[in-house]
Amino acid sequence: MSDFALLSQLAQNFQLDGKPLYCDKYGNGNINDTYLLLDSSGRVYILQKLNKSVFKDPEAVMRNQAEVIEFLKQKVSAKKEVASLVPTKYNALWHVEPDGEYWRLYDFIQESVCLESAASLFVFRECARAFGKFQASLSDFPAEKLVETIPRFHDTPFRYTNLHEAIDKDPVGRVKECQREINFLLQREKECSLLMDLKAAGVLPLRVTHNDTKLSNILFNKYTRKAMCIIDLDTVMPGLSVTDYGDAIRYGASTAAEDEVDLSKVKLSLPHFVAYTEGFLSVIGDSLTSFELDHLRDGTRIITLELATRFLADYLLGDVYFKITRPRQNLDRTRTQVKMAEEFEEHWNSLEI
Ligand code: ADP
Ligand code: GN1
Ligand code: MG
Repeated sequence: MSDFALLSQLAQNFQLDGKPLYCDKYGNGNINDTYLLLDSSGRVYILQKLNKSVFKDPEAVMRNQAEVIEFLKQKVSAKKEVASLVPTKYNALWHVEPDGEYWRLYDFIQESVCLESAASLFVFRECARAFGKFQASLSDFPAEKLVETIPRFHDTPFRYTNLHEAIDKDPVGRVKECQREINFLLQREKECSLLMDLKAAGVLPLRVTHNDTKLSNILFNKYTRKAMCIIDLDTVMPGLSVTDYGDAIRYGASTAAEDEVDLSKVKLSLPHFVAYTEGFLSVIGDSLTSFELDHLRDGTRIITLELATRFLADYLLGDVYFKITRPRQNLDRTRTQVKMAEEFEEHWNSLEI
């Protein structure tokens, strides 16, 4: 059977409005397999296969997500602000194929566009307001209902432990070409436990956070560029506000793509940093504690080092976690994060909030 025939058969397990007409790979997510599906009624969907090697308990991911979506739907005014799961013919929120793979279907958010870079400050301010609003909306969500879908996801010292293991094993012989990156990251290892230490000491409060706040996890109105909807809810878990803030900045305030090869293009855009900070604080500034405000700046640098260690560990292990579309992409991703960490260090005094 062709890919379309297989996907079409699979999609018919869900409550579609018509027969599948078109289904093909879509988007640039690093984790799940995403397809755009169109049916004969004209309705458009996003069909996704959940990555089971990343999410060891797919049903917990789906239950978390369903709870969060329902909770958010009670709060928002426009239907478009939350992605809806389309149920299966058996009224389940996910479908399991005979091969054990988990699939889910969302309504495609109409008139939306996914942006890979913040071409204007307006867009980035919108991004900040949307993630801020998302966190504020979940401030009274019962956190105990949420399963940790990836344990120790933003535990930076643990990520360093993984990096050490990858260096020691060196299963595909890549350590020798990564010496500069390894040295850079190891020199900063001790400072990277700061946020986890402050969390353990109760100085930084646990909140329900998104945990993957890159620009491409928001959909924008394709005409006005106003933020419409936060997507990719697989990692919504208890976390730190400063990490969500920092992750969005390390990605969106870079002047180049996360996998840019030419490092001279990778710089921190201070106007983007300011736009994000203003947008984020305008929405949730009042609800953050003074300790959180004091450590926003640390969030940017530590999450950037964390991503660098994750990309590098994955490169050393032979590209087993993040999707790649070309060789050395994870090494290029590591290098852009190292460059961004250098940029944060160079501009440290300008980043005071
Ligand atoms: P991954 O976990 O692999 O990053 P995402 O859930 O972020 O997967 O989805 C990948 C891409 O699919 C997004 O960046 C976006 O372009 C698109 N997408 C996902 N959900 C929707 C939706 N409901 N409507 C429109 N586009 C979507
Ligand atoms: C992954 O799924 P996606 O592409 O939105 C990753 C994030 C990284 C990001 C880097 C579950 O996000 O943690 O920051 O790639 N998601 C997971 O681009 O690991
Ligand atoms: Mg995503």
